[in-house]
Amino acid sequence: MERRSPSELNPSIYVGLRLSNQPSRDQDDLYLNSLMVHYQLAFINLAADHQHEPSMGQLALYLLAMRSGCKDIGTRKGNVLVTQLKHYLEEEKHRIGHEHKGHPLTSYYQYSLAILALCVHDKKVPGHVVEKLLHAAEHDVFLHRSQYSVDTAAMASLAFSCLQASGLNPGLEPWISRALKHVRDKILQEETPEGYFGNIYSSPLALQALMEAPSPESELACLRAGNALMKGLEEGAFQNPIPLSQLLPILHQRTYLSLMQLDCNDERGLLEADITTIPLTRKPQNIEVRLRVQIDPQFRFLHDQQYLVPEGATLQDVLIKAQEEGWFTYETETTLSGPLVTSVMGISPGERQYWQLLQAPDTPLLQGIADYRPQDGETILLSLASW
Ligand code: B12
Repeated sequence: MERRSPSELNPSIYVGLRLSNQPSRDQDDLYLNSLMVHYQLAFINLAADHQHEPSMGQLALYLLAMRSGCKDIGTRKGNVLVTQLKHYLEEEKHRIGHEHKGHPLTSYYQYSLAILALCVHDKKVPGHVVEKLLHAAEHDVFLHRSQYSVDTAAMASLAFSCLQASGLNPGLEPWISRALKHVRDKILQEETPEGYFGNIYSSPLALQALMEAPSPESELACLRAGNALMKGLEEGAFQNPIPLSQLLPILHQRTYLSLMQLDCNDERGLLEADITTIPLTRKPQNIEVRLRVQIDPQFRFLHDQQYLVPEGATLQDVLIKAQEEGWFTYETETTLSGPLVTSVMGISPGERQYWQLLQAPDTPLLQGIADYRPQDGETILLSLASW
């Protein structure tokens, strides 16, 4: 197997692949070893280079990857990472505050992911840290722009299911059961006419959550979501590795909690990933895409221009073209999901703000700039928004 560059090292993909038995453990030991070198170096360099410090969620994903690869974290280095993750959680807990009025610096999604990762490794999280998530779950704090975040609810639900199964916080058991039921009802309420929970990309995690907290009411809804996801998969909607890595376990009737009972002696040899490519049967035509930038709906657009790009171009291609032609500038940051737009026309979002991608006038895109392919005549709006 080839050696991979750090930017290709994605713990979420490793976890997804391991939960679908592909590739086998020894076959892909090199990938896990590269991940370990990358993350351990990042932590050793932590003090020197805060800019590239892995986030709480990335560390949590890395610990899930270690578990998927049957790596022992009871070592000295492993213990340092566990302590670091617990420390991140404590910091976030303080940000949320006694009255639950604040917000985590990262998100409740990453807060849940961190609790889940520690729990899967059978590491106890202090009750007061869990309580913050229980409170947030019951008070429907999992919102992004006043829209309920099914992804966040699903991740919290998985964390609660793990805590319940592990018995790590027995004193919180009745509260955990209550919150689990509440979150399950909320996810079910978010079912769309197509059968998704929230949207297509939140449905894989939602299904994982519902599989671990089953109820008679959710059975049919899960079947509908499963069918809708299979359709989406066939139609090529899963271009981005993150949602795909969250879907892979589902396709094998597994969830992140399956890592709790992982059989580390099982070395099955495995299926090759089936990568389908779309053949180009004709010369691509050019299409016109309009790009608008706004920081406040009351003001005029900061930028408003049409661009000619080849049919099938991504939104990123449009932005590159716009930047080349002048007046328009943008910057991105590499994340596990791909390039995240972090600045437009030199403007960086403030705290809990982001550059939202919309199909004009007001339909948020369900994909990022590297995956979304605008249609001819479409107008894309980059809008500075709060979340
Ligand atoms: C929290 C969150 C956000 C927050 C992130 C800020 C923060 N401080 O956490 C905000 C509100 C800014 C956000 C924005 C967007 N998001 Co978002 N987000 C998430 C969520 C719930 C968790 C991400 C996370 O913490 N992952 C774990 C950590 C460890 O991984 P990470 O790589 O370090 O995390 C960073 C990136 O994920 C990045 N990020 C967040 N969303 C997106 C989306 C894209 C396309 C990219 C490239 C990066 C990115 O922010 C994280 C924190 O720094 C995921 C849900 C999921 N199922 O993954 C959706 C999710 C990744 N987002 C999604 C989308 C569509 C978007 C937007 C494109 C929406 C829009 N129309 O504008 C924008 C990004 C626009 C841009 N500027 O490029 C989709 C992506 C689907 C896909 N096909 O890939 C998801 C899966 C939600 C969904 N079900 O639709 N998001």
